[in-house]
Amino acid sequence: PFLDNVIHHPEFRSGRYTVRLIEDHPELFIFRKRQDRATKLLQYISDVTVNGSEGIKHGVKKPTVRLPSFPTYRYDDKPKPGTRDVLLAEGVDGLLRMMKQSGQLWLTDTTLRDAHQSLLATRMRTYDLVRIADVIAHETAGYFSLEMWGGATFDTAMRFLKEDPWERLAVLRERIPNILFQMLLRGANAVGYKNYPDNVVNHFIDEAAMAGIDVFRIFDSLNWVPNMAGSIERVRHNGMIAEAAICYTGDLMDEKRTKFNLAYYVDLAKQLERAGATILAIKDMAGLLKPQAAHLLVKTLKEHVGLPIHLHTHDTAGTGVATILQAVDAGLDIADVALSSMSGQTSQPSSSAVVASLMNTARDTRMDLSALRVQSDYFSAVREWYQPFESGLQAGAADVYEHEMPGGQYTNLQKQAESLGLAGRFDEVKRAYREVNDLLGDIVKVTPSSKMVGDFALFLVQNRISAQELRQRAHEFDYPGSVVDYFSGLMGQPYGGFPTWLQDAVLKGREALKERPGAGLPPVDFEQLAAELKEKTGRICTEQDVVSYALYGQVYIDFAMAQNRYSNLSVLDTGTFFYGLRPGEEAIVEIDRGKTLMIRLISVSAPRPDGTRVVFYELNGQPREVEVVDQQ
Ligand code: 3PY
Ligand code: ZN
Repeated sequence: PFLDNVIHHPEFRSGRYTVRLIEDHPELFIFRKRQDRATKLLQYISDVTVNGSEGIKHGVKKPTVRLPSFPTYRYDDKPKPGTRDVLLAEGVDGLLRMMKQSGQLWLTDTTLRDAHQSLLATRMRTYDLVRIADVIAHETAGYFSLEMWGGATFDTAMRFLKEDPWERLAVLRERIPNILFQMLLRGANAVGYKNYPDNVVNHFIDEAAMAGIDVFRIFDSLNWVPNMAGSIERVRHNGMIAEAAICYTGDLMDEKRTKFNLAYYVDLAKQLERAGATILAIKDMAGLLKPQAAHLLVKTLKEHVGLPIHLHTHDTAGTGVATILQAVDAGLDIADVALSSMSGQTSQPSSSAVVASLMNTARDTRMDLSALRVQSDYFSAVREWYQPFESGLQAGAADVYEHEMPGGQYTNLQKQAESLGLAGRFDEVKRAYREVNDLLGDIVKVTPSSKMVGDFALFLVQNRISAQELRQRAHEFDYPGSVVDYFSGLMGQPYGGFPTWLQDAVLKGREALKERPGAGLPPVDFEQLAAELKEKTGRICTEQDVVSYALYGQVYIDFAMAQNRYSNLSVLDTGTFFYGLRPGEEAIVEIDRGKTLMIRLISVSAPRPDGTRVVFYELNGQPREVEVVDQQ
């Protein structure tokens, strides 16, 4: 514990310490209390077994999951060199040169982030991601990058999975040292849903870069460049790759929709190039970019900017592979794909389909189909655990052209609707989502503007207000918080401005901000936050903890308290984590390398008069009992 305290101290981390570090900081000798991790884990398993877990009610059938076999490696086996080795040896310019000279199409695999954000409400746990990490590093070293962090994963890891997003990054980085790691950064909104003070965003970027993120895909939910410029600069300052994104919306081929046209995207791309982007991303977050539009867009952007282009799309209507192939034809450099068992529908197009399509062509991706298949089979099995988070869609759905909802929002909004008692009315929510877009004057919808549109749509459906009624009686309603924030200018400025009739109705006399919100927000005092955190959680905090707290406040505290109560839950297998144990079932838990707990649940008592039950276990052969309040 002593070493743990010291190596996380900012002065030590900065490299500017002397032996006085120890004299000046007696608090380094306050050690975390020795924890009985087994007792804490038994408490968690008992709670879940009796009361169910978040999103999975007690009594839901526990799936049977049989993992396929996959290769294993010795601890000291080194994977083949990949793009990260090139970055480390030859810098950003050397990497881009190598990629261009290769002539191939490069791939980013999104399975570890956007694919499960889009298909499974972001619920995939570190446990399941880490188990296949060696195989990814050894068998598919030829990716451009792995998108494995950021977006909604930061929030969801803490809020629902009770695990530390920084730990996920660290353990994956250790297992996959050779492939670039990519994250999705929401510009001034970092990995949250609102604009943060500049020093919070900068500190987050510094820590993420230090922890192993190489490529930062930076976007703004309204395509408002002032909200992205600071992040681009900070990523460059850290020596990392700033991939600035233009978010695509509407329909380029529809002459009636003139707001987001080719000239708009070209102008935006030029602004991002001037702001210092290393790569330009086209972020088609909803899957609205049709194949011919993709060809036109990539070809035109190539004529006007000198940056490599990276295409991100969703396969919602089923056009994803066609869209990528058309973009490749127009000179696309990098494409986002997901392993086939985690692809399609609201997720990315299938990597195997793209790899096979380009085989023996000039743009051959040089990826190995059988290696992709092994990984896909693994995720196909693991996905069973997450059944309760599936969308229920059987196939692609072209109604995305109506609602224009981002793939990453679909299952998340469904869960939000269910929690408000609107489970059977999701079609209405989708219709309202489109109506809200039109009321707002047609805007870019991606986190957090998409979250605001979702909140607005839920508000209409829940209160049975039609778009027409809203137009007539706009001043009479109290709007959801995110809608008020949007019209207050707290998410930035939308292209074309706010519709004043609705802005007046929402703000009810309050002033709206016209400047960049981050510029006016007072900087956060990180030392004060660290002290506050220690006070609230009783834990010695790392800089990463402080950043999580700065971004997520109470969500972070709740997570830290859950860890205090249950210890680190990311060691539990997913079946046990979500569904608990059934009598006679056993969980084998490796709490440290080589340190294993064998937990067998024997029985659960009937409820006692005080509402508690007793859960009986055998822990490494010894009897143990745990008391739980039955909340059913
Ligand atoms: C996110 O911001 O989480 C997204 O995936 C946006 O598409
Ligand atoms: Zn996406």
